[in-house]
Amino acid sequence: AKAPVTVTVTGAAGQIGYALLFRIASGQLLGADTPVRLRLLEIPQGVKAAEGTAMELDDCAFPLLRSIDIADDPRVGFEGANVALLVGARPRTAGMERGDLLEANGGIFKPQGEAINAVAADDVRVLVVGNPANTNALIAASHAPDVPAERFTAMTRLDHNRALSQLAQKTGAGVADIQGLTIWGNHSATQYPDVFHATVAGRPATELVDETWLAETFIPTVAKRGAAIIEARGASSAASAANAAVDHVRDWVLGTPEGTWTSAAIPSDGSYGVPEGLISSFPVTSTGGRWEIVQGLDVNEFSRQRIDASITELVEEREAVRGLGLV
Ligand code: NAX
Repeated sequence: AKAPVTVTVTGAAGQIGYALLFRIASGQLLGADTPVRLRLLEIPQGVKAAEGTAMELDDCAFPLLRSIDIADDPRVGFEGANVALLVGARPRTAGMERGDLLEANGGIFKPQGEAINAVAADDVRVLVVGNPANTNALIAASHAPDVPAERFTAMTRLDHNRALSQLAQKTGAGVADIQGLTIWGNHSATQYPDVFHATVAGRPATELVDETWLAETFIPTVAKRGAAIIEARGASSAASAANAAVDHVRDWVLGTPEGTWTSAAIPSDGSYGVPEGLISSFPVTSTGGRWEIVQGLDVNEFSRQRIDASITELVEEREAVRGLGLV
């Protein structure tokens, strides 16, 4: 067996945490040959519930699970972390302005970035799930100057998986028949799910669906899926979000399959006109534990407008957190 990998999960007592921890401990994150040490980070009010979850993890008798530690101090919670899943965040509550939301999350992601910088393992890989995920990742990264910027990512894999599923249902194909789908931009209502390079069982998706369906049904359905889940379930996406986090980290560490790509929000190198340093979703592959942006895709006018709208929003969020002194 390989050496144990330390995985820190923040917001461990929340609903995504509850859906995520059992999958990590069972080996679905890093493979059946990799033992796991879990570190659960919560705020003090969440510690007791995290202890309950840890009891249930014990009761699963997962052969790969080597240890569980619970902390309410980031400098303890991120100790030795090879993988850090930043799930806990401050949700928007009624009457909260965007500036208030960004500031409240700065109060979480700044100290967490500092702690990752100080105590995580040298190879730490960070996935931010807690919203606003892209900008929270930017804040954490900017307080971790010793960690390469490329190790800070934000999750758009749930959006990617939602888009796959919608396109599969529309075309009567299986999700495994679809390749070349991309989520661009921010994990927000402005995100752009792009099918112009996608194939369905080898045929261009654009031969199977028309622009009206894309503009009026597909894009809004994917972008508003989170709200639709809340409406139906009475609670926000949890198991599907945890599943997407597992997909993101597994592909990052173990590599994406040959012949296709996925979507992840990673620091821009300027590709596709996205300002350098913004953490934005791109078409990506991973080999050797590094994400790479898929290059050379034609971006048509339909796509350009929508990518630019989402990028504009990310730039505004960066300006806002700059104004607050958070990056
Ligand atoms: P919950 O409210 O169920 O759980 C959040 C947990 O985080 C709570 O237990 C809370 O005590 C803890 N927490 C808060 N501040 C913390 C801190 N500073 N350190 C450690 N723990 C802290 O929310 P849940 O449904 O699990 O969602 C978590 C986050 O994921 C939210 O921000 C949500 O918006 C975001 N999502 C992101 C998605 C994505 O695709 N990127 C999709 C799903 C989800 O909406």
